[in-house]
Amino acid sequence: MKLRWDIFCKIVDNFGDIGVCWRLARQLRVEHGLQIRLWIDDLNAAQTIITNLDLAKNQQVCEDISILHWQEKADFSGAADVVIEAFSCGLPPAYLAAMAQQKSKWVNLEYLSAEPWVVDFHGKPSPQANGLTRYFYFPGFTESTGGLIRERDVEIGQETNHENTLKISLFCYPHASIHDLFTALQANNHAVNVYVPATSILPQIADFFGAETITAGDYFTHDNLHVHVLPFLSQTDYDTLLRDCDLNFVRGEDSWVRAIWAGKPFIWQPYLQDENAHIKKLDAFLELFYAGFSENKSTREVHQCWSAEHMSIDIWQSYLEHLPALKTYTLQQTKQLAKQPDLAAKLVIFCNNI
Ligand code: TRH
Repeated sequence: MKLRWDIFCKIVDNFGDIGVCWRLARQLRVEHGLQIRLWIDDLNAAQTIITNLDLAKNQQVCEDISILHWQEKADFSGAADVVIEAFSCGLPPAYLAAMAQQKSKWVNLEYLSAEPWVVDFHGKPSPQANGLTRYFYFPGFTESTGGLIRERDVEIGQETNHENTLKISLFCYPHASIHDLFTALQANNHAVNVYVPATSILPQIADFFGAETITAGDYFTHDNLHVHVLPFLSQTDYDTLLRDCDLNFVRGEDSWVRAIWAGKPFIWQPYLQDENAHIKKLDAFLELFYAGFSENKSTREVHQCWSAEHMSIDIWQSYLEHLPALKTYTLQQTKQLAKQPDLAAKLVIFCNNI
């Protein structure tokens, strides 16, 4: 009999919560043959990622995964064998009661971080009042963490040759200094093509070019800068775009991981957190990922600038000078990370053992 797994996803903000849960659900279904139900609190928001979702249905099957609308009146009576609570989203009391009956295994999937403390907390149990144990599962970059989401068929490091033009994808939070970046890019000594999937940054782009409206399909140019506005892509098409670019600006969690698997240089913008917690996250990642890159000063500076909402032209130019070396280094790091077991495979083993 197939093991039944339930994943609970609360969409707090943007696309990362559902982006991660959807990738994980699909991989557990396809590669591990598990019977998956994905509970989602906001179907409307989820539709951006699961495009064929029918908003009128509280229960439906997409790609062999049962999608259930997580709402107060839902039927929580049948708990699964394994329950994944994504990002401490909290579980409904009625479902917790059913889990206690079923003696379900309960894992809280945490956010990805390269901070060293993650290793000490990964896999730790937390006994609960209802007799169940909730386990903390931390994704991460080292063998002693829960790993990174990576499908079996992920294509790593496709060679691209864009002859004298630089191809960039841009996905970032609206507070990033797109104006500074574009100012630097337009003064580049050869053409730069920037591909921008439509998200909340479009007003900044329109503003830079003095356009009154902006929509997918639009093209803007100034000096050596060429900006192509794309529709918001499917996850598969987005992954393809990342592989096809020379440099990717990514953010949050899931696009960050995909940029790593694309094997191309990338600039990551962490999700803004209180008390500058995101800067600690950024520094920890830079420390870990670029430790073996001797010219890492400009890489650090460019990341710090991008997260600090200001991009100086000098720092940008110095970063670009190191891009060829960074290309080789990033691919090497990607291949190294891809030797580790992936998150889904490790999670399945972890759940078998608890
Ligand atoms: O959207 P994000 O900022 O998501 C999150 C959330 O904000 C979350 O609350 C926060 O805690 C977390 O970041 C750290 O960035 P992320 O994680 O990269 O998710 C974006 C998803 O959207 C990812 O699955 C890739 C996908 N995507 C597409 O499918 N098509 C596109 O065109 C683009 C630009 C992204």
